[in-house]
Amino acid sequence: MSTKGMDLQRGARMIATEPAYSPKELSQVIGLSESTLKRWVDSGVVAAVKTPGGHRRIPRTEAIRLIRESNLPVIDPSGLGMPELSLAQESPTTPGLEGLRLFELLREGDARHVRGLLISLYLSGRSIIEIADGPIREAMQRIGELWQHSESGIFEEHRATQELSAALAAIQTLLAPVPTTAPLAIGAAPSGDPYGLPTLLASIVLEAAGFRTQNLGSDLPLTSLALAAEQLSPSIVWLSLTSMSPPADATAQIGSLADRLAARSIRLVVGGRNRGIAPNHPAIHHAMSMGELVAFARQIAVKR
Ligand code: B12
Repeated sequence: MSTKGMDLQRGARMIATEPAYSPKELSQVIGLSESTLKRWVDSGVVAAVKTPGGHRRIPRTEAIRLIRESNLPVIDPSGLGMPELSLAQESPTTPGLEGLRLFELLREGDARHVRGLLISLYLSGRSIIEIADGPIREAMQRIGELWQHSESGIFEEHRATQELSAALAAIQTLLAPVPTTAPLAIGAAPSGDPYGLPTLLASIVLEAAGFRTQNLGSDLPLTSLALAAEQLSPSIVWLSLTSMSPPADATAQIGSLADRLAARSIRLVVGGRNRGIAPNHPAIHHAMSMGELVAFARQIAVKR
């Protein structure tokens, strides 16, 4: 694998630091012949760059696209820089039980296997939306039931959040680069809301849908979120509301944020378990899932 001395060809977009494979290297990873891959590159089925010496190089994000869309098996996970994938391959999960499996791995604190499972779901063609609204939501719901029964529940909630965040960061490196001209989306969870995972997921599903994103994290004062929007002019702002003990004036604060955004024609989309605290406001859209967030963001981007 090398990243040196490449020219962009045939519209393949890649980030400067992105790894790339020769047809031979990739053929060993996915078990196709080198000549098949060379043919696909030359016919444009697979986008590639060429080194100054004329050698074909397939960017990793393009290799990932090929694996996902063609449902190709990964025979050598290490060759793809993802050795933890073999953990998921050694003990395959029954379809439909991915949320339960993820819960068990999070409960065991097995961070590598968690990463392997999420990467394997993604490589098998599942979208990040499906993974977020499906197995991740279910596994965290199960984790959330533990604290009522055992003292260790709280640290398990923190650990599960950390392990999933790390796994999602690994998946983020597999996404196709977003053009600098793509619409921007920014968002956060408000002051008093410590929940980091939902706002992180919002940012990743939007990035996978082709948006530039800035996740401003949890516990952010809404006046700061308004200021960020005024400076950055995003197409949309998301607000994730999970905490069940929000400040007494939370509804009024969200209304003020929506007013400031509406003055710049920026729409606010709210979601999360406690989204009911957001007021009914013409500039606020209420959504129940990451799928609905992306659908709404796409509508707004088309209109602008
Ligand atoms: C992790 C966690 C914590 C961690 C958070 C760590 C961190 N850094 O993020 C910590 C330990 C801090 C914590 C604390 C508490 N927690 Co807590 N926590 C959880 C847990 C297990 C997971 C939350 C999570 O990340 N879920 C993953 C996301 C992806 O799933 P989701 O929230 O369902 O989100 C989906 C949708 O709502 C939507 N969505 C979410 N955000 C957005 C945003 C937009 C814009 C859109 C469109 C959609 C959208 O898409 C998501 C995917 O489908 C939940 C259980 C659960 N069911 O969620 C309990 C849970 C929320 N906590 C609970 C409780 C009681 C508490 C505590 C009071 C006590 C405790 N357990 O420690 C404190 C209170 C903290 C506070 N100030 O509010 C309860 C709330 C009960 C209630 N009244 O409803 C829950 C439900 C657990 C339970 N079953 O009892 N918690």
